[in-house]
Amino acid sequence: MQIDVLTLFPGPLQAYLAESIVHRAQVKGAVCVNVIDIRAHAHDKHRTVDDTPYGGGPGMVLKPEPIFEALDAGQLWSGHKVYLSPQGRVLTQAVAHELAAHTHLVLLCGHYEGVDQRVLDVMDAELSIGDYVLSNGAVAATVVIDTLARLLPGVLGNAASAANDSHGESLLEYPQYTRPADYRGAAVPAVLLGGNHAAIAQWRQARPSWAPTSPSCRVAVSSFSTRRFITC
Ligand code: JCQ
Repeated sequence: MQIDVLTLFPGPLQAYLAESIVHRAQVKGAVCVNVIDIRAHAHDKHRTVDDTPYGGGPGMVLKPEPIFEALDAGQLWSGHKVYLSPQGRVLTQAVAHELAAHTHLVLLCGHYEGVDQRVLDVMDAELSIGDYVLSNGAVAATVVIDTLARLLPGVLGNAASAANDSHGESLLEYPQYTRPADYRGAAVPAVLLGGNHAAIAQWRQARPSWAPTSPSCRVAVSSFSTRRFITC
């Protein structure tokens, strides 16, 4: 999969790409991420990429020319072009599977300033990573790329890819423990220490997921799986 990202802030995105699972995915050849600085396609010596809105009003608007010319220069027109903004369709694991089926994605990072409508008119989709506003759309691109990379064949190990199959996204729907067997007075359930694999399997299956393991605040993640909980 090829992913091209058009952004005004390439630095933090590139830093993340060099560290993560996404880096491993790139080394393995599962994905090739190319970060394009929109400013590199500005026309003037001040590298201007925005201008005041026609009709007046506050703020600045990203000009069409640098973005169109970045699409020209990278031969990106044939890619699936996605604009990242809070107005878009919200990213879920199901949407991620849909996007991961594309061979070429182009992510245009939106900014609070807004983008000339003629750019948005040539996009194929508008995607949001959640109902809140970021100052920097490259943060959203980072989330999208990380979410997609781990879905690509060969990126994760077998156990994790098995967890991605139709049985649900996670194998880890039961509480997990590692050493020490007693930590600050909280003991690991005895059945897990016994080595009786049938009993362990039964405990993992039968244990009601709504039973809290500690009195901390718990919130159901109902959209993902009714059997999973996170602490807040
Ligand atoms: C992406 N969820 C949030 C893009 C407009 C009005 O402010 C805007 C901000 C952005 C940056 O992206 C996000 C975002 N998914 O804030 C367009």
